Amino acid sequence: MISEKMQKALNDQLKEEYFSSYLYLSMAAYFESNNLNGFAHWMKTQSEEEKGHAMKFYGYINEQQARVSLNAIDKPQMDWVSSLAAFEETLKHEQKITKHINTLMDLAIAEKDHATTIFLQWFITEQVEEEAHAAHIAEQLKMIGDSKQGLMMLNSILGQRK
Ligand code: OFO
Repeated sequence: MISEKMQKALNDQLKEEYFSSYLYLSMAAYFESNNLNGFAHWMKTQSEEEKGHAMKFYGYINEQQARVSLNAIDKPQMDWVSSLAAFEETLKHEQKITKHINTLMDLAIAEKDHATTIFLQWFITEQVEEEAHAAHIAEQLKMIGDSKQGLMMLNSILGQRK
């Protein structure tokens, strides 16, 4: 059993996770249009991961005999000025998601909702990884600078993401 307030907050986060999936699919399309298929593959994999996150919220809300409510997903941006700009936005976006998850955790703690606290712990850990991955790739892109060869090398590495 969760509170009405918690039900709404969890449904809001379910939508945020779908927006993340949509945003990364949009970035994948941007990379495809620039013939950077490895970058596109990385983003498509990330987009699938975000759907998995959304479905964790879906499953948990149902398990708590609460009601899933699917809110409208905003249209994501379509273009970025560079590969670096896309990954800098990825990092910024993940930092925003981390804030959302922390706010959800604050609510669970305030409501003494132990089950939701435990459910959210996975997301707290996951966000550390999500931010680290985005920051790492953005840093690599900064090091590469204008080198086409460096970009193609990173493209091939990112194309191997499982
Ligand atoms: Fe769901 O972790 Fe990214 O947004």
